[in-house]
Amino acid sequence: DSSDITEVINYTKSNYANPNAKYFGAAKGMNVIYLHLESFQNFIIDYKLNGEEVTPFLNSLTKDDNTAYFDNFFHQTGQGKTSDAEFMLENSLFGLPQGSAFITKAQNMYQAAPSILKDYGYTSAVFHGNNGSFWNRNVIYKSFGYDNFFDASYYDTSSSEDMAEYGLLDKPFFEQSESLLSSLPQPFYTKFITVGNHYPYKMNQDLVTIDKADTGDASVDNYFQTARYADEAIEQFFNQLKELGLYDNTMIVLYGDHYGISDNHNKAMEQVIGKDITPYESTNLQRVPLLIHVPGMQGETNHTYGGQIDLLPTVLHLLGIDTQNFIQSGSDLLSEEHNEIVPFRNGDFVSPTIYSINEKLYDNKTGLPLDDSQLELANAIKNEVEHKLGFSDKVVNGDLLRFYTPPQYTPVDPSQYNYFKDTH
Ligand code: GP9
Ligand code: MN
Repeated sequence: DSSDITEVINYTKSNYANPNAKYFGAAKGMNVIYLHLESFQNFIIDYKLNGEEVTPFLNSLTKDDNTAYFDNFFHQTGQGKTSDAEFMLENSLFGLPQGSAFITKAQNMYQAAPSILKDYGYTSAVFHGNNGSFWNRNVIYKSFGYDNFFDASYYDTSSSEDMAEYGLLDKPFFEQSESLLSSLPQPFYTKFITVGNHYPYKMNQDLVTIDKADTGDASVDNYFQTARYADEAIEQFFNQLKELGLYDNTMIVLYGDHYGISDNHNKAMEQVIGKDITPYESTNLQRVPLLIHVPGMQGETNHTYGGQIDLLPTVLHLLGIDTQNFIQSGSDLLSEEHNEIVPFRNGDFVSPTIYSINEKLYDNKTGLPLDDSQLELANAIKNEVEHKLGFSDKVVNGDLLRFYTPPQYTPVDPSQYNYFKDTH
């Protein structure tokens, strides 16, 4: 109830990380494009299969002059998979311990990115070549304040060759999105959700440009072909943005949504990464790529530890929008005060020094069990993680944002949104 919100506001304020003057407003007034890289794990970046780069375009982008590439960035999804990633991205709140908040908490009041940016003149849209009802997106996006949701009904999905299991394949998807994107007023805040690189990673062999791996585990062997295809589609889209004249005034954020290869494939993965997949190595494989391209911003490979919960405050600070009055669980990755403890949904966590996996503690540097001298510190971190997850769950389960409106923020009225094509 409303007394809880005071506790949450105080907790959030104690968590707040001040913007870094070097980056604050670096993308002020720019368009925002999120590229949701389906099932991309960070191990694929710079990986060579039979001497050949799997994702040459993304590899080059990690070294681009105006791109910050985070190589210690983790997904924090639970059972909600893609929808948990989206939930965290838009709200800086964790998904739920069970199920998908997209489905069970769609009617909540949120203060999500599209609604925050609306107060700054942004028009928002999601592009996704799947049915709009999948993951209940067409309902919860209204609670997020998305102006537009271009789902499969806006695309030509008649040619089976262009279709993947969860919707339009990435190359035709980006191609057909061009006219919809050009129709948006600027500045816009948009998210493109790809589906080509999705389990079990089967591909029409006429479209592949790299061999499978030969571990004998089909979904692992296929993964390299769909990851290469997605990489080519991303490169195609970057070229489209340049042709549309959008590249130089748009911040592009590319992120992996969750792991692609689960723990059921550890035997094959040991051949892929040349290491035993211990709990420590399996946790290391939960890194997903995060690349933030901002024209004019000094690029770097940033080793800061963080997770999907930290993206919203990071992106808002890059847009020159302070987040101290918003209820957000994460903190700005570029801030000198960023908290590098990364909670996972199940209570495990990673940090630059200590991993806690399944109630066991490991030294991050060696991967060996932690010696007893660190136990006290580890338990303090464990409490902090439980606290952080607990507060987020309080906000989501109690729908607490009903009781708090940040200064200058305009609450969302979901009833004013309508995504049907024939009304556009
Ligand atoms: C479904 C697509 C895949 O529309 O986003 O969702 P996932 O299975 O990865 O959660
Ligand atoms: Mn996904």
